[in-house]
Amino acid sequence: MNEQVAIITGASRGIGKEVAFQFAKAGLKLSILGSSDEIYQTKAELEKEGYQDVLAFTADVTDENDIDHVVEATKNAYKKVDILINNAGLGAFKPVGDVTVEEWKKTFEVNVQGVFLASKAVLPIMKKQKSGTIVTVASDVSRYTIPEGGSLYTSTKYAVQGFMGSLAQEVRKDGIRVGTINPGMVDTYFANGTQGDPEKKDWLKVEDIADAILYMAKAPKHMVIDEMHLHPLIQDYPRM
Ligand code: NJP
Repeated sequence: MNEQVAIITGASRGIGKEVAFQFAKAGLKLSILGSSDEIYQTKAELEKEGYQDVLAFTADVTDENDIDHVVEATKNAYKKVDILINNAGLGAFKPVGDVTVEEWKKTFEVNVQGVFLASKAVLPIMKKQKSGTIVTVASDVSRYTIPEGGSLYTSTKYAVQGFMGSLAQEVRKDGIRVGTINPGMVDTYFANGTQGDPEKKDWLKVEDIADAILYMAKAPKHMVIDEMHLHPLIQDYPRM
């Protein structure tokens, strides 16, 4: 992994921030982005740990110009892009009747359009290199539905899974590996939560997800890990 270059979306906190730390520890050069200034806190913490190859951007994954700028700046600084981790995402859980059109559009824009835009932006570079890995943090609810207020979030993650599956088939011939990671409940700030909340003590940890993403990214070049499903033992969920 040494000297490989990774772009990580949504690295201000939660899963994306831990992925940034594990990737830095593995010797990767990083471009991290988030829509808030909190992203600079992640950069500062990485630098404090001695990781200096970190570019940080306030960039909104729903904005094509923002994303193109991040990819362009990464390419200019590091001369290549080996890995894209599409991690930025939002969760809103309420009955269908309470979901506004604005919430519907916003969640689709971040969770689906964001994955499309970042993937689209790195593809020309990866195609030219004839190599690259794109991993998207989808969700366990991209493979089954949940009853309690899950319609909006679930439909975005089903869309992501469809996009990634087709993309994988489209770019396989270009030497580009595409996979998704589908976690169950993870202790983060997701859906206005608080990371470290005692009620979530038995949920998956950000380290569990970051470990799995690192494993997917560093798989031997001849191997693609299509999907990984991870759940906390305490979670009850339908088996596929
Ligand atoms: O959530 P959280 P997670 N443009 O809230 C960023 C999926 N997942 O780590 O924009 C760019 O702690 C935001 O940064 P900022 C989930 O769907 C989770 O759990 O600066 N970035 C922050 O860094 C999502 O895809 C669970 O505020 C944007 C990050 O996204 C992924 O895991 C279960 C952005 C969110 O951090 C990471 O979420 C599951 C934008 N427009 C799937 N909007 C779970 N936690 O239980 C947000 O199945 N961000």
